[in-house]
Amino acid sequence: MTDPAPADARVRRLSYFFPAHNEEANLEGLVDEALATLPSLADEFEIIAVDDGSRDRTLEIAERLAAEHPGVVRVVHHDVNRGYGGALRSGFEASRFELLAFTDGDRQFKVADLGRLIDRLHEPDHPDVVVGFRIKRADPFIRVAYARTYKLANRIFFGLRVRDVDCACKLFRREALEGVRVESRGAFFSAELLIKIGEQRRSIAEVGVPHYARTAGSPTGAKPSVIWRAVKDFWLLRLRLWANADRARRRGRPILGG
Ligand SMILES: Nc1nc2c(ncn2[C@@H]2O[C@H](COP(=O)(O)OP(=O)(O)O)[C@@H](O)[C@H]2O)c(=O)[nH]1
Ligand SMILES: [Mg+2]
Repeated sequence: MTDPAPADARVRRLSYFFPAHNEEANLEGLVDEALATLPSLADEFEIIAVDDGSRDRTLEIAERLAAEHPGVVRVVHHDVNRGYGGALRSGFEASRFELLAFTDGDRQFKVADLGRLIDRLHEPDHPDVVVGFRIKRADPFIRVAYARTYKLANRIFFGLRVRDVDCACKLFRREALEGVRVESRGAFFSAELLIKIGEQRRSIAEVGVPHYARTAGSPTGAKPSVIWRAVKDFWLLRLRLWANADRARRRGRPILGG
């Protein structure tokens, strides 16, 4: 059962997307969950499945669901796997409404918990972005240890003060993304996005959200190739900012179109 969202957590129009790479076992359940939940959060909404070059039935299932729910469920497809950041970028680009939110496609977050982020968005300080932090992370210890180191590194080298950089439960006002350029297509994308949004003097609020163990499909977030790519992107950005900050900030494509 999906928890009902609090009654005050409503917005007019919300674009919700999720990255999916080989998520055939999760996709339909997640779309059903979103279809059941989003009417209590938004007057109008869209659900965008970003299939990032999956080799299983992810695309086939997503296309069937889009055909069953025309105008509500949409599919963005990459022929070739681009990586987590590339998939989030496509989700942002495809989003049409003034509020944009995502969770992961593996159901480790509940769509209803976007309601917590929406509640926070409505508070008097009017944040530009609301990001979740996992109240209790449902991942193996080694992932939690990596995440602590990564958080510290982002804080030391980029001044990023966010409790849970990679929490895949985030909500953005469209204005906060305008003019923001990100280069990374891998797992560093989330950190780079928050670093760049922070540089534009946008406010980022944080809200605790529950996190659930994956019950289907398999995680790839801690593959050596994924970590290596994130480390490389991290240092490339840091070195470029040191070398020539203005030029470094002009690199990468804008998140919204361009
Ligand atoms: N776009 C894209 N998404 C991926 C890739 N690998 C995983 N994902 C998606 O990103 C989300 C998180 O992936 P997961 O493997 O569970 O990472 P973890 O939660 O960090 O262990 C899920 O929705 C996956 O489907 C990838 O190579 N490309
Ligand atoms: Mg996961």
